[in-house]
Amino acid sequence: MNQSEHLLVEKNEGIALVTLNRPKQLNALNKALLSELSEVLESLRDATEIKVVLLTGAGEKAFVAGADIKEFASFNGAQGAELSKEGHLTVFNVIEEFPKPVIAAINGFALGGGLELAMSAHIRIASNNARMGLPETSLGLIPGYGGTQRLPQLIGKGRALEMIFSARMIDAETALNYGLVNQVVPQEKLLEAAQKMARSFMKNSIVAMGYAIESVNAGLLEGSLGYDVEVQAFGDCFETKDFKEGTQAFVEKRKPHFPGA
Ligand code: DAK
Repeated sequence: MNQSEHLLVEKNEGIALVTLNRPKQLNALNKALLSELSEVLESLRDATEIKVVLLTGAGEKAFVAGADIKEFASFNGAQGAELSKEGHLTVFNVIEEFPKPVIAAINGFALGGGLELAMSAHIRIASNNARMGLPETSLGLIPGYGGTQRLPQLIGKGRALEMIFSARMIDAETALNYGLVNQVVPQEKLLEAAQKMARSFMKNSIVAMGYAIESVNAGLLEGSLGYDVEVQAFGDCFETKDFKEGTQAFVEKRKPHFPGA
């Protein structure tokens, strides 16, 4: 296990489990944690042995209870905008565009920047005690790490604005009904469920998943240009070793062993 000041990173059989580790502050996101997370993401992106990344919070109470309120309380407009931009570029967009599946295992409160972090992941699994919300308007703010964009993408504009206006939390079952999370499981089964899902993905071509992530994101961000990106990415798949292995395995009536290239 690797440990930095605010993160634990465990790598096991192709899965990297990244635990945000400030449990006394309910894993609130401060600048130091975000900077460590940015570095870890960069190294996991290049690590060929890692196929899927899981993100979770330390302790039983919170995934992440938001950006660190004590840290940004004294910011002015320019500092706020700068930090928001830096966060987008170094962490939140990096996760959204990560070329391997990223699953957020939401083990309790996911509020503000914490829910925004979970929403930048490709998949969310929540424990049954999880509570999610964007309480920024109760602090005189709006979500600043992508929440105004990703929440309506996931649950629709009306529900997203209701959550933002009310600043209220929703429980795991409501989040499941809204489509905000993919699955809800008892807390003690959360990591097991996330790992099980990760393993089910790893049977398939991670390279193809990277292209799928790129195409889906292009459609959400750039509208009809998404089709062009899909066409290009589809063509690129034909040049991969994974494609050759996948089709050959089908013809030979055996399971594929994707080289991941
Ligand atoms: N920041 C800093 N510390 C936090 C925190 C947070 N977001 N959330 C909890 N803590 C700390 C508490 O202060 C407390 O520390 P001590 O007082 O013991 O030193 C400790 O964690 C335990 O929390 P509680 O004692 O409050 O625990 P409870 O079980 O009573 O309550 C709670 C749990 C999650 C309901 C409560 O802690 C809570 O309401 N937390 C704050 C939730 C929240 O409003 N989060 C912030 C959302 S706004 C930005 C970009 C994005 C953002 C901001 C700026 N820029 C680019 C500048 C995003 C903003 C947000 O995330």
